[in-house]
Amino acid sequence: MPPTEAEPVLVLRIDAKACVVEVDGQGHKVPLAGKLFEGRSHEKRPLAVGDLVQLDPSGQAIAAVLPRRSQLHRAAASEGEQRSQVLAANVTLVLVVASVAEPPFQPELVDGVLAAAAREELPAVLVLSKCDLDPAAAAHWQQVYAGAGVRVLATSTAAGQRTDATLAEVAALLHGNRTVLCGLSGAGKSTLVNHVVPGALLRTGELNHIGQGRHTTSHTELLRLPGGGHVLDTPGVRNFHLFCVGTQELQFLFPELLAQRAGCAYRGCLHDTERDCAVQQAAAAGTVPPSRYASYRAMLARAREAEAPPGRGGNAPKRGGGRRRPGR
Ligand SMILES: Nc1nc2c(ncn2[C@@H]2O[C@H](COP(=O)(O)OP(=O)(O)OP(=O)(O)O)[C@@H](O)[C@H]2O)c(=O)[nH]1
Ligand SMILES: [Mg+2]
Ligand SMILES: [Zn+2]
Repeated sequence: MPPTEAEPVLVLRIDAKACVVEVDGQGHKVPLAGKLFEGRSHEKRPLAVGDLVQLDPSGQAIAAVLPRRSQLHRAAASEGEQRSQVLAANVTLVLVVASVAEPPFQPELVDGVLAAAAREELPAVLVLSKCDLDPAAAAHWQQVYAGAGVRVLATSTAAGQRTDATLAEVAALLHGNRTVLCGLSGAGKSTLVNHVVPGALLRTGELNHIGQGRHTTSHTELLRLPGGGHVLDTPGVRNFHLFCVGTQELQFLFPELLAQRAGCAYRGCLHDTERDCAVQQAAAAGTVPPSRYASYRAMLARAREAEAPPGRGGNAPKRGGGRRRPGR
């Protein structure tokens, strides 16, 4: 029997022209019709894994996408205009998976995901992977992010060097949450899931000759966990830029910067090149980690560019797409 309108179903997977939804515990393929795209021009795709949708009475088409409780999204540049790309919908936890080596740790990407989660008021945890390859780097990044108030789990799944305690912590976090894993290709996202989720058999891949991942995971996969909860393993991203973020909003996404700003001479200080800026001084002294400050400034430059009026290099997205929350 096709589901009635009263029963929303979960989107498990999205392909180019169809998506798979869960009906009575089974995957059920539904085409993506054009009307789904209406009114959502600021989004790269009208649907994301984790969305709840209502099927029409035939069960063969999506009638409506239910409002999201949360989303992890980033800016996707297309045709010179910014659009929002939703990586996962209705999640309750973000795991940023970043290897300390092979591929090297990329602070700006990690900081982008953490900032996007903070913006959505979504809890986020940093999972440092491949700590067997460079324990000193692992200790360094652990300290940097502890200073930002982020919970950090240093892990390794390498044979003989498995970090059982932190992997058990990852498993405990997944329990009961709907968790999205996000990070560079080759960081070890799928490997991590395979180590902490009983029965998960996700495909994992080797790195290429210059130590980059090969985009082994090509589609976001939503797995239902045996003990409750879901995990979304996503394809690797190369960058993570915030969608439609205001210049004044950014500092609220960096708690350790914010903690310094009372000492700035100007009330509207953006902690960039202003005089008598306590944040710049703290970054120079190392109280604010240089990598975090560099990420903030790179994000600020992008936000300024997007806010510039058309014709002056601005590429502001159409109204209605962003979620500006100044003062937070
Ligand atoms: N040394 C070491 N290698 C690891 C560890 N975790 C994963 N790897 C290796 O890293 C490579 C990439 O792992 P994947 O799990 O496929 O990475 P991914 O993040 O899912 O990559 P994409 O699907 O491309 O986004 C594989 O060769 C893994 O064996 C670890 O803790 N230590
Ligand atoms: Mg993968
Ligand atoms: Zn300042």
